[in-house]
Amino acid sequence: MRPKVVLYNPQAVFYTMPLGLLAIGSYLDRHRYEVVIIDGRLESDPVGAVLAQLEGALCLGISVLTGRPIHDALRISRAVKAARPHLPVVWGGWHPSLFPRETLDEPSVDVTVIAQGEETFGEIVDRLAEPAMNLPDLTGIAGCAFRRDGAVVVNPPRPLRDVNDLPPHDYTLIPVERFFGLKGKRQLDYISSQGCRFRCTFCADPYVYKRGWVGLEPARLGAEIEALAWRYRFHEVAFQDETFFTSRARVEAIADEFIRRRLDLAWTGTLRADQGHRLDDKLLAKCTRSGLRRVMVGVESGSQTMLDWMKKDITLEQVWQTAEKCRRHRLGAIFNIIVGFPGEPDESVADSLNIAKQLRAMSPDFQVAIFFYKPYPGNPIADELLRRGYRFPRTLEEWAGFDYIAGRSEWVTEEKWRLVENFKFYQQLAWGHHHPLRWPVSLAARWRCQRDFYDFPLEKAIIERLRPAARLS
Ligand code: B12
Ligand code: SF4
Repeated sequence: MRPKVVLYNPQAVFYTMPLGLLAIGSYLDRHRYEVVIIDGRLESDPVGAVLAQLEGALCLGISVLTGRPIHDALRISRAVKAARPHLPVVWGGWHPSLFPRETLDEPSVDVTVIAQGEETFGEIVDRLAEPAMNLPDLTGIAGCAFRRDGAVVVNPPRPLRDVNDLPPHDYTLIPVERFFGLKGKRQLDYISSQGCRFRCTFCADPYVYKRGWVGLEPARLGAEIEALAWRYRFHEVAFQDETFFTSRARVEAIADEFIRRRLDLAWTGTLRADQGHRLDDKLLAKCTRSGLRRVMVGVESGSQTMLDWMKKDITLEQVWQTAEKCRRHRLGAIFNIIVGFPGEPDESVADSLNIAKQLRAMSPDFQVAIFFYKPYPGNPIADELLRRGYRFPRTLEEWAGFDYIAGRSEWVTEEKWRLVENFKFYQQLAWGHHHPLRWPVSLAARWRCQRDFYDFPLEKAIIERLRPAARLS
């Protein structure tokens, strides 16, 4: 019987497929190991589901994002340690990548894996499979940290491996149909690159991937997606890459692949405004012909001063040009905006609301998502806050509650917070594709948004009565 490698994805609010676990599970030699992926989002009793798989297991691997997923990851790790004290528990993903040493303060975690995990985890599993290798001595395995004689050892980092050298992701490891059902659409999540070359000072990517970027060859990507489409009959591919449009030539070749193979699939991806600005109409037309239906654009702020401060390396002019191109090509777009950066003046928040209004007014296919800044760790802004005495969580328990420390950013006034929350609510009514019967409500909401006038919120009260979930937090 092959030894088992059990992988766990913590509970979360969305049903994106667990691509990190797919990646590391697919890398393992399946002639040698049986790989089992358990997703906390799909289980009524996640602890029971994991414990039921431990017979014959070599280790448990968990993928951990900062915030709420830590809560579930801790619960599972502790239950496993209580049941099987000698079974190594390995944490990988973004949080342990940023805090490999600190995460090991938790007794139920034995190993942390930093950044790209395939090769590191593969070597760890091979080491654990050696006879009499119960609690791990992982000396010499780059890209991980572990405890030796009670002290934490952080091994040297592992260089980013070209994703073309890694095997395709084996989707039979997860119940793809169940994800389609939970998403409410036959949409496959797919990752075509890792890392990012940019340097935005609020983002963890430059710290974790050191501004490296590796992307799949278009021919391989085309063949993989075609085979997956035959198998799973999905209608849409959601590219979960940090920056899908990094290489113009690669994007064009991917569009060619979709067209040549007659894939007849819609696809979506992330587009930086500077990349959108450089995309010529011919290529954009080819992309839409190949199925591109929506792009996600990180606008982040309506103030050029703030954009420069956060080293976004885009201009507002590029945002407008990107939006204009999307409109011209009837492309849907989600523009992300963050308000409440440390020290952000009220005028800049107002600038962000203004750009949101103008973008929404440009096309019914445009959406704007506004987030309040939260000092996620692993970037220059968070480092500066730490230097200035900001109290970040210190334990895993505290990090688990991080998402909920406050309903709003500490750096926006109560008044601005209300304004933004009101705008977030009314913009949904004001713009977009609405049934003609809803036009009067739309016009009223548009009038409100344009004037920032949210007194006497009669429509809101009615809608919240009908739909309690829409209530503001
Ligand atoms: C899909 C996604 C989600 C999904 C979760 C998917 C899931 N796992 O269930 C959802 C929608 C829930 C989500 C939510 C959020 N996300 Co998110 N998300 C992503 C996204 C776009 C793709 C993740 C992915 O599948 N990547 C592809 C795989 C192959 O890469 P990977 O997961 O990193 O895995 C590799 C390594 O990390 C490692 N690895 C991963 N797991 C494991 C496990 C083991 C055992 C080992 C050994 C190795 C290992 O090996 C893998 C292969 O190399 C990433 C950006 C990105 N492209 O990575 C952001 C990203 C992970 N999200 C991020 C953020 C900030 C958020 C939000 C806070 C956003 C928000 N403002 O609301 C929320 C809330 C998170 C929370 N606290 O709950 C940050 C990470 C922040 C952090 N410190 O954790 C990222 C990096 C985006 C960014 N650049 O800021 N997200
Ligand atoms: S925000 Fe996007 S573009 Fe900026 S560093 Fe992060 S992943 Fe790269």
